[in-house]
Amino acid sequence: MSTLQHQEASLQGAKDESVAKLEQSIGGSKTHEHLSDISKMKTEDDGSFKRKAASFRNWIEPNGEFAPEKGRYHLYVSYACPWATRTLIVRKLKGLEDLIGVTVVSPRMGNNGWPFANVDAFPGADTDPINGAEHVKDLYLRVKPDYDGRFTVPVLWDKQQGTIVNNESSEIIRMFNTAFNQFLPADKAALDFYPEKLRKEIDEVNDWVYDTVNNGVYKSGFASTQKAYEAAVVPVFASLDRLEKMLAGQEYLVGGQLTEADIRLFVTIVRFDPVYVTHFKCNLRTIRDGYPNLHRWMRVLYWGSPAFKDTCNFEHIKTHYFWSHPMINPHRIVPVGPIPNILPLDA
Ligand SMILES: N[C@@H](CCC(=O)N[C@@H](CS)C(=O)NCC(=O)O)C(=O)O
Repeated sequence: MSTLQHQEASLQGAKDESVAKLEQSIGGSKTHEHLSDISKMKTEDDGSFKRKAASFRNWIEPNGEFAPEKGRYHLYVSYACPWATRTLIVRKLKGLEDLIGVTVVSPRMGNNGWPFANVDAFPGADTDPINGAEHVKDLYLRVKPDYDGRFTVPVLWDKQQGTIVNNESSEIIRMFNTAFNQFLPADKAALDFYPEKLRKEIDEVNDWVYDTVNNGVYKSGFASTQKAYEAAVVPVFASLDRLEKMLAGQEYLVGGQLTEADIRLFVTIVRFDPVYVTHFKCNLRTIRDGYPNLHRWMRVLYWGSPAFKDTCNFEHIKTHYFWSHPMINPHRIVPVGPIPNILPLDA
């Protein structure tokens, strides 16, 4: 081997080593496809879809490992994802924008899961300013190289320790509800979307709404047998009927005030006609034609509050679902309608 060949070979060796190290640090590009590629996700033996529990469940609390601090925590979200959007809504309602930063992924979730804008520069997507990651999975694998769950958003990140605090939206919104009150002006600190006196009722509503509506539409859409689909879709509409009755003459679901029960339901209802009716085959009725009370409730929240409207990006929502599930929509065609995605209040 000539000196030049030798130098080239050792340079190549060094390059291979650094690429291998980089791949190792971001978890490798191929080895996690069974976890990151949703089209490879298996349903249960009976064709039903069961959502896995989130893995990072730490709490932000005074004197704890994760103390409330301005600028210490960061949210990674997708505008498409209903669970992530819950956290964006509460962040905005509570006025936490200056305390907690946000990074938005591209809605096109492919083989490696959710990409950042450096991999897929979809309008409105961001690069990752903290970790320079390419995909959300890189964050998980950086924190836990042997992580074997799904690489989901939202992710609440601790910039100080370089780790994930929590990836369960229902818990993140509870933290946002109270943990940062000391830094907020009195009117924002006073907002409580999980008030003590309504907790029992809120928990009860959340329980069946989660199972049959929030997650119910996914159970319907991801079912891989006719039987599993029908077993999922019927309860979705039974619960919508129940919610329709609850909202007769009522502005909100529980206690005559805006609570997390409304926030948690809103993110599913706003996606219902544009996505779930067609993509997840939840087509017994639409919200706009079948549920006047739910329809009014949703539009009052959407048109009346920037926290609901500004966190709702239909370009990301529709592109995500129709593009990212080739097992349901192999040609990835995104439907043009409904027009408009959400009707005006006086329609
Ligand atoms: N329990 C989680 C669920 C989050 C979740 O499932 N997010 C979906 C997007 S809507 C996701 O990131 N899925 C990626 C995957 O499963 O690969 C929460 O409520 O925060």
